[in-house]
Amino acid sequence: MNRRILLLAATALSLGAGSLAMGQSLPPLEKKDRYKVGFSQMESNNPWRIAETKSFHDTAEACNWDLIATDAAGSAAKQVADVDSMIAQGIDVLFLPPREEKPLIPAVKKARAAGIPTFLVDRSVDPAAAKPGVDFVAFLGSDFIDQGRRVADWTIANFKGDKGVIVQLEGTTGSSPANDRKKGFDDAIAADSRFEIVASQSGDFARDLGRQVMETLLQAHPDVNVVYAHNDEMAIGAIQALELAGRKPGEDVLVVSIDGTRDALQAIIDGKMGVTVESSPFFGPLACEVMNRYANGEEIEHWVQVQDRIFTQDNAAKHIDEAY
Ligand code: GZL
Repeated sequence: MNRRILLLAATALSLGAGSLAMGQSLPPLEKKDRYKVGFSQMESNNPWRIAETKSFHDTAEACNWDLIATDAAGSAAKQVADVDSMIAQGIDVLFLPPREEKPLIPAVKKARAAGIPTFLVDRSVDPAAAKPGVDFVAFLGSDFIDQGRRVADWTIANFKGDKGVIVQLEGTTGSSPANDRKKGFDDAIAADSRFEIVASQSGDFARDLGRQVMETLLQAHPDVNVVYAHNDEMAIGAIQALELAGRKPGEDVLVVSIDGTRDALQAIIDGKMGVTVESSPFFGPLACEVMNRYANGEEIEHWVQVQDRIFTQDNAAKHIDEAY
């Protein structure tokens, strides 16, 4: 019987069999010298994902983690299986960026049932199906609705034309950033009657697919003069498509995005992109800090919110050296 089950059993026995401490609806995390930590990455197909995974590896030694990191290669089903495998290996704590809001619910529930405290990082799950403070400890991440809203507000303030014809490149279908970045932008841009979103299609957060989708949408909407991409990788792909079609990003079409990658900051410096709202991938140190607070018995806020900067012509050159 492993240590966690003993701990849970001891807790239950001390309070009467079959019950948990008042309000103890989460698995505890016993304070130890070293922790076996699971990090279930969804894919490694873009700089953001690679930077996030590196952040966890770079944090491991300083945080006394024996880190088990898996890569689901873009498959939610494989990510569920990867979590199963880490549970079987007896991890003490799980950090999970769920690729999509619904398919990863079983993984969250299995970890909870196995008495493993789970922290969702970077993306979250369907709140109707799993709750912070009950099924997982907390969500560590940005406010994606606010990110979309900030892009819209910047677009309204900086678009010079009388008529804004918008094409939207959505992130991974069913993911919390795609759902919320769409909601935040669509609701905010509606405040200005100059704008119309004529097409909105997923590019799966990927550069090449973003380019292909932009090529197709350009055929259907040659009058497009604003492109909103849910991440910089798709924005860079869209810029490639626009230039191949003889358009001049930054002159006759405004490209706006989210993340803050090095290529995006360079595109802003080059005048091809207008703005990118930051969505930091550097979750390792925050994960370490929150895990230690939890191991010390602190109550963790259900949403450990990451604050995001905004990058434009005014500050892109100043920050490009810290970008990924
Ligand atoms: C945001 C993260 C998103 C990034 C994309 O926290 O989930 O996934 O914005 C990445 O670049 O693919």
